[in-house]
Amino acid sequence: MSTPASVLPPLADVAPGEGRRSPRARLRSDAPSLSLDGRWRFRWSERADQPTIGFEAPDFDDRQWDEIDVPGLWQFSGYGRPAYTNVRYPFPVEPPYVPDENPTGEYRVAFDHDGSLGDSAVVLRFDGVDSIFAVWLNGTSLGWSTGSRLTTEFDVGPLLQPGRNVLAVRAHQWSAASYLEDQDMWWLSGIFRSVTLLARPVGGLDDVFIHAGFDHTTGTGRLRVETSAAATISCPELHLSDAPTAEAVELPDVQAWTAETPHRYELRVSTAEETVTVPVGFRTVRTDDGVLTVNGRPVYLRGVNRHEWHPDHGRVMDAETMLADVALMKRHNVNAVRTSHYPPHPDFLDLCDEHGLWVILENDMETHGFEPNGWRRNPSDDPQWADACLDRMRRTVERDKNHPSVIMWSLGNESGHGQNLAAMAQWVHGRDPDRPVHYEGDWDSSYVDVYSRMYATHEEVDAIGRSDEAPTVDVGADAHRRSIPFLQCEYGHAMGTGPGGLVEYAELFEKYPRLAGGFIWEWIDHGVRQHTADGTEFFAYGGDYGEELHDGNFIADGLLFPDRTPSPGLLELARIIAPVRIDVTGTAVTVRNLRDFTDTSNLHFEWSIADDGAPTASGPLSVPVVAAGEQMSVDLPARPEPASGHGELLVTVRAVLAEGTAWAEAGHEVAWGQGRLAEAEAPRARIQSKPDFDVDPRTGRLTRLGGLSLLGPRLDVWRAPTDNDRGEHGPQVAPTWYSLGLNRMRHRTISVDLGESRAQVRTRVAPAASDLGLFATYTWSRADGGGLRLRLEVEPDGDWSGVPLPRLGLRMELPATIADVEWYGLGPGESYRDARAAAHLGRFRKPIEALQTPYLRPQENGNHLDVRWASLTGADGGLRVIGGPTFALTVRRWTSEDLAAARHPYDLRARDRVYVNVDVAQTGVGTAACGPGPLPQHILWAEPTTFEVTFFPVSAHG
Ligand code: IPT
Repeated sequence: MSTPASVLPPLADVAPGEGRRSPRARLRSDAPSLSLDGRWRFRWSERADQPTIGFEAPDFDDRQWDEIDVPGLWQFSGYGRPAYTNVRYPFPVEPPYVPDENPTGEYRVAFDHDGSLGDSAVVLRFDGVDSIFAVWLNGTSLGWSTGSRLTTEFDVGPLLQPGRNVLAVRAHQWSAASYLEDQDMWWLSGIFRSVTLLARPVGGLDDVFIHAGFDHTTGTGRLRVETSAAATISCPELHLSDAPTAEAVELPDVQAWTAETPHRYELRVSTAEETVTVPVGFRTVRTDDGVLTVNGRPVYLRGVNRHEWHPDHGRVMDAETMLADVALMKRHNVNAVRTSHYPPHPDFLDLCDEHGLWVILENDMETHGFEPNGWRRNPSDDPQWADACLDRMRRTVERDKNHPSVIMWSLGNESGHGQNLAAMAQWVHGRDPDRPVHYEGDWDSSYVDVYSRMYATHEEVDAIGRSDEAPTVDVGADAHRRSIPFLQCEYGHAMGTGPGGLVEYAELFEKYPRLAGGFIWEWIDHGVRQHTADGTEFFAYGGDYGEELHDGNFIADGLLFPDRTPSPGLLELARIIAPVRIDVTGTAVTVRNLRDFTDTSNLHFEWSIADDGAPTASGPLSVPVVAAGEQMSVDLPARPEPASGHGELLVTVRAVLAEGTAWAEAGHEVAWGQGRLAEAEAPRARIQSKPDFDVDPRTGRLTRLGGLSLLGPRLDVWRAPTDNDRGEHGPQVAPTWYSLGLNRMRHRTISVDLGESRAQVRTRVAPAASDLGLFATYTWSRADGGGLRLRLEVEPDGDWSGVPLPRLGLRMELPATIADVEWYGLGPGESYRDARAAAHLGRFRKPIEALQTPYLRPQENGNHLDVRWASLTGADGGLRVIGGPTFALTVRRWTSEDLAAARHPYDLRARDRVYVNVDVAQTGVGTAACGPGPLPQHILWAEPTTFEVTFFPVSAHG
């Protein structure tokens, strides 16, 4: 489609815009400003070719138009629908053209200018409009722009009048620029960030660029302030008073800025006409000798990739949400953010400066959809697009260049490679030599300062740590790449259950100086809050809006659920990246300080002892201050002798914040460690009584135990595949499981031998059409205290190599009256063999409902490892299971098959049973939704296995 010349903006123009001001820093100024946020008039159309109405006529009567919130995304106000694709463009790939079906929003707002902006020049600023837009003030065109997550400013010149003014904006969902904005997220449109008028005093400060380095050998700060007009700087804390900006100043004894010590100095930069206040952090970032350092010390980036997301507003951010993100990150030991894949709301970076987070600030650019087309005509390597690419990079750097938290610039994401990216890197190096340049898409790393990869396996990261990675073709590029630090800009894909394998990544990051850490993909699920007809809340994902092309729940791969409830994955990460590691061996406690800069003086330590999970003693633990990178061992203080006949005695040592901070209260747990003090002394004496039970003589299955009717345990190998088992962008096991039929195993009873003191049932369990199977032999005998002991022996039949078992264990069915589960084992949250760091051994009690993790697409969840015993109880009595010595436990009101079939949590309906799995093990979860599967040591293979567990009835009255 060619856009009629009279219609603005031009949809097939590769230029980034027209009529815009040069990009500059976002500055806190004493010059007046006027927010235009609020209710605007709005008219929406499915197509781009309707004529504009009234933009050239300020008096046009728009009262027939709708109203809409600015900032806002029109799909969240009932116009059009969200659509989700990851890599693929949702339109034909024929750059620079886009389809006629091109949702278009026309906005008008009338506002009063009462003279508060003075009579100086005025600038109109848009902080973000998705995707292309044109602007008219009082009927005159100001220009147009692209770059959805980038600031655009227009001079309003003499157009602004005293009294009533009318601003009109026409925005389209699709334009040539959409080819540069193929980020993995919902396609959403509109004026989604603030609109402001800013007075620009003549002789004021249009731009300021603060360079604030730190010499760690002397403690001296070096301050150089570039300004667009001659100015002076003042900062009482730095003893600066009206100093000229012309020359750099050396400042002895400054406090450096780091993510651990986010000290900022309020610097006032003034001309006669304007003063801007810039919080300054002194720090020096280097990549010398292949190690990323800040202020002379190597840093370990314990990072997350953050998209902006709110379940009710999409990418419209508010102050509370941004602060919640920062506080949640800090509380979970995250110290770094990659702003994937665009500059965030500008205020987010102020919060990172203030509270301390390292930031990789990423440009708003991704052309991933060219990859499925062989990267043909990729804008990254096409000279036609050079301006558009560079424009984006400039606007990214210029807006955010004064933030101490920003330690690296990123050219964008998944845009292939080519000359335009190289030119962008070159421009950044010239404009800001003090920050390294990052870009993952070019594995040769020829124009960047850090080697970056996504989803590399442990093995490959290990090789890179040793600088033993496979060479690149070009010898020069190879030498350069080997000389620079490495980071994983994405790893640990947090989709559904998991991710597994994070501990092993952390071990590598900690081991090799070249590895600067990594960023989990990703921070939050982008689920949209919706309700079913009966009012049940759920979070929509791709396909829920009837999109003809979509990528399903790949949009739900965050450490937070959409409502910002931490998922088990975030708790797992928090434990693994905790800045302090506590090892408890007997009574010896070792505290290792893994921070890069600060000692442990902000922490209190506490110890406690539990007997079979019941607390018996606790107290403070005095640990001398441990310097960054150091460790210290102390002994537990004197404590009461354990009672004779005690159970398993465990020591837990916790490190908590001594004082409250802006992001957590005093007492907030930062790290913990646990160790065993003593094994259980002797089994509890139990009253001898005969077990009371019924067995189905044909199948040998238990049908009653005490007062509880049940369908007794039998072999189970199935779990509802996780997103990682499905492995959309990694090794897939679920298809193998389904084709073999592990979801439809049949049980054949070979023999039932019911003796007086011992019963034995032999079976073969196998799927239709296959000759593979598992012999399962159940041997029952009496246990002390009126219990029934079950010994399960499993013998694989046939060649099972290459088929990891989802799980191996026992499934049984109990009456629906069972309501609560108490257990002594790992908790309180779920645990899997390669994702168990967050769980500690303890005694926990939860209703069955609280044992379920509400992943947006239902899948295996809620497993508890290392369970010593569990009681499942309800109004009509229950069952106690004692491991020999341990088992894994899952309890739900639906089956694994129900879980596998459900698309949303609301599809899961409680059945008239409770389904219990008492398992030997499951295979690990890994992170194969995008990345490697479980490591070999976490894979469950079919092998001869023996497993013991004892069941006791629990009477209705305990
Ligand atoms: C990679 C992308 O960079 C990221 O935006 C996201 O899509 C993530 O992975 C998957 O959720 S692309 C991937 C297909 C390698």
